[in-house]
Amino acid sequence: MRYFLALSLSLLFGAFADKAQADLIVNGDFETGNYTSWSTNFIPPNSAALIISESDFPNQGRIRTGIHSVDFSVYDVPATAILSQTFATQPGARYTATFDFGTYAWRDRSPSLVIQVLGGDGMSVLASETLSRPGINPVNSPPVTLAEWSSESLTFIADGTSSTLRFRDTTSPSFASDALLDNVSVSNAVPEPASILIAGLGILVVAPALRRRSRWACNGGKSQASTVLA
Ligand SMILES: [Ca+2]
Repeated sequence: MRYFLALSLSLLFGAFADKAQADLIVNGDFETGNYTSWSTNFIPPNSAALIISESDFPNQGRIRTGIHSVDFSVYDVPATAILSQTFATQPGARYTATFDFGTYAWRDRSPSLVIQVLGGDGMSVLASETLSRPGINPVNSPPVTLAEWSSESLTFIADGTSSTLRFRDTTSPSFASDALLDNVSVSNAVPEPASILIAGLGILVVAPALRRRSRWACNGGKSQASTVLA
């Protein structure tokens, strides 16, 4: 019985835990080496936000994964870049955007990005976050130390059939101070119809078992048969 109950519970909770949602962001790792599927407020390639390779800045850790990452206000141009991508959503559904935020800067500088999720009208702000972190490189040092990275997330509830994830570089001053970006992803946690069906079956299986277990407890741990015999 215990094995049967455990199996049923694992089916039930496994179904609810199944997020198995496709990534709604295309080219979120920038491995195409260009801004395919992204919108920009500049004409790339542009130092406002370059997609860089390891060979551009060897041994500085500016590439999070793969062979490309985004480097904002690179070569010390003023921070102006905006990247955005619009994707399909279900109104009322909850989503989580995840991404890696990097900084490469002198320690008296703090690269910063404003991350926003816009609603179906393309203007209303569903979620907003400002990320900023001081650099670790000594001031006036040659570029020999490593970039720092952190994994970030932002949750939101969609208000329309589409939502837009937007990254805006707000680094100031931009000299010797770069924000970095990689591995952008958006997914939701709503169980798929198949998962809901499995969860329903799990409840049908577990509920009778729990009822029997409850009766057993009320009988002081004796089976109904032994209670009659006692
Ligand atoms: Ca990458």
